[in-house]
Amino acid sequence: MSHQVTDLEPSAAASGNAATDLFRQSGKTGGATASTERVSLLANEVLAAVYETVRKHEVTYEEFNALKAWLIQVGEDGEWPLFLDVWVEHVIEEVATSGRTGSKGTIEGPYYVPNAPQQATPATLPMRDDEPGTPLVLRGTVTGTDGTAQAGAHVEIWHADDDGFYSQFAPGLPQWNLRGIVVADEQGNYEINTVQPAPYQIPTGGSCGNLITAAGWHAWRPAHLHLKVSAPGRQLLTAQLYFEGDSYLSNDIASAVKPELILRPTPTDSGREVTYDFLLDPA
Ligand code: MBD
Ligand code: FE
Repeated sequence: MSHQVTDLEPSAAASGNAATDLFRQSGKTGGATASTERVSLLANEVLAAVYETVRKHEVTYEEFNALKAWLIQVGEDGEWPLFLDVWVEHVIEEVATSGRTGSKGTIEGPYYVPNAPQQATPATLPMRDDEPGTPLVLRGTVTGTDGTAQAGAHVEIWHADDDGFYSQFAPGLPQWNLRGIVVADEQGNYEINTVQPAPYQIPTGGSCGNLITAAGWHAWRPAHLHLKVSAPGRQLLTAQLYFEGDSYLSNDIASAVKPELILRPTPTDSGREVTYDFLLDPA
């Protein structure tokens, strides 16, 4: 990677707090209408798992206090969205989509921003004049699980740049860099011109980074494209696409890789290209 450490280096707290603000504004809160019984059931079972861990491993007061201090810091760093999306969302997604027969999805992660600029296919994502990275063309067709072409389907895409940075979560990038909504044609065909993203290292300077270091884990996700594919009468598909040969496919810190989501691009004169079709379940 060409990345050099400069004062434009994103800080963990800056990207964490941006993700926290975005979540607060997302309209995702306040949707829970859980009954007293449901809250009691879930809270009791989570606490029971904590008690079992404490007894089994004889957790000490020092460790308990370290946990308190760390949890306080997660909030101060704005890293609750990061923590929950990296270590919990994959199992929520698994349960939420278990009834589907169409394309596999995976986690959304903390860096989706709604209302990206919309373009008709074939589209080139908003990028800098000198955007670094290997050109990448992603094209394919959006159909229903019944085979019907999804005319005018929306293929929304966002991804990190060649240095592994997301616009709106790292300083110095144009607002909508490498983010866009591409509208498929009458046959459901779409084509997106972009650049190859780099593997992504979750911020190491905050509390999630402290946990990773303290546990001796690594902080990496394989390079990925995030997508939301939608069409009227169809379930929204939130997915990520990965790249064959990436060293982090089998050890993604966010446990969000599935074999169906791995692309095998082929070389072109100027970069690489790959076809990927989306099958959407009925709503
Ligand atoms: C990402 O880019 C991401 O996709 C996830 C799941 C977590 C942190 C950063
Ligand atoms: Fe990501």
